[in-house]
Amino acid sequence: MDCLFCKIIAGEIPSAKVYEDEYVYAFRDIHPQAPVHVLVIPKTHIDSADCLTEETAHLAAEVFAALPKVARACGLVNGYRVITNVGEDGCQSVRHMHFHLLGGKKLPEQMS
Ligand code: DGP
Repeated sequence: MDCLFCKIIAGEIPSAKVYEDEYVYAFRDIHPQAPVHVLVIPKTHIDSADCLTEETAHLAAEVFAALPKVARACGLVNGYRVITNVGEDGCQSVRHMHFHLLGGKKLPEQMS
């Protein structure tokens, strides 16, 4: 499958890894929008959150189980924001479900 994030997980494309376990990989976003901007992704490919079903919801659960560990690894102790973009209107540019973890400063209240 020609997926950028699958290639990053496989090590075919370099990335700045901050956390990895059996199910999840987390690495620094190439275009950071906050002092800490990490992408947290399931190792199993799924296009987006819109593709989740009862059978695949565990992929999102595994990401969320890892989030506190990723946040601690990044030194985030005062909160952070988690965002997943979905599809065209959500401005999703990489079709492998990913969660942006943003922090390291007081983030704006406005989200859109
Ligand atoms: P989204 O717009 O939600 O699909 O976010 C995709 C993010 O992926 C975007 O913030 C930039 C990041 N990104 C794209 N290509 C690469 C890459 O090759 N390496 C890394 N580390 N991040 C990338």
